Amino acid sequence: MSGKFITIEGGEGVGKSSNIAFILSYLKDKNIDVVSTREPGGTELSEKIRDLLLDASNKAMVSDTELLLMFAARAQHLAELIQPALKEKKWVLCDRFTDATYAYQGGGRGIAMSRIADLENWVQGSLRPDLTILLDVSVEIGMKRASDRSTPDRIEQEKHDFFESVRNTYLKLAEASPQRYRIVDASQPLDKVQSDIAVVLDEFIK
Ligand code: Z5A
Repeated sequence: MSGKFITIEGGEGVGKSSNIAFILSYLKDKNIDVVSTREPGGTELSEKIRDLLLDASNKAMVSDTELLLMFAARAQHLAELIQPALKEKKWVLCDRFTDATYAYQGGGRGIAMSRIADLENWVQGSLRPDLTILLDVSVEIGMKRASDRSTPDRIEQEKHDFFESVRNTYLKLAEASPQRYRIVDASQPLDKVQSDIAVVLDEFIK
């Protein structure tokens, strides 16, 4: 028996950060011992790799470097934080994980999905999330929400078509793994998004 691994995914400005605090407090109210983390990042070293990945001045970074840095950060994150927590029977709530690599580096950058799958199998072995909540919203709404909030990082500077591919890839991933994925309509008001997430969590916990 180990803990449960929940990931939260979606494109630009879908509201992951806004909903993670809600999910954490919902699980804690059910007396579940849960650790919250994010990708890329989650450990000191992985956060340094995140800085490299998102630094808007790193304009020379090619897609393969981006892909390999995502998995380098993930390897460290798994070894140092995620796997030990799961072994201690804690639940892990992660803001993005490998589905983001399929969506951004696969769908967005056009790297072959089979290459990403090879890295996934190498770095993760058989570990996959138990539940993935996909917050889905149109690219227009998501980009508007994100741009109202902060200066764009290196990946956020991509164009509309890139984010359409990201969204479509997420929807295909969800269709391919219906037992693991739950899609929540993130265009709704935040309280409605959160009540839909609560239904998903209740179904998962029981
Ligand atoms: N990336 C990758 O390429 N490959 C990988 O393998 C991984 C990641 C793991 C960093 O991710 C980047 O790394 C990301 C993908 C890439 N790049 N991009 N682009 P991140 O998750 O840290 O960054 P992000 O996707 O840019 O997330 P974000 O900007 O933090 O957005 P968010 O967390 O989903 O949204 P939010 O901050 O909660 O909400 C945005 C605004 O909308 C905010 O003002 C909210 O108040 C508002 N909001 C939220 N929900 C609502 C509702 N329901 N109604 C109205 N307004 C709302």
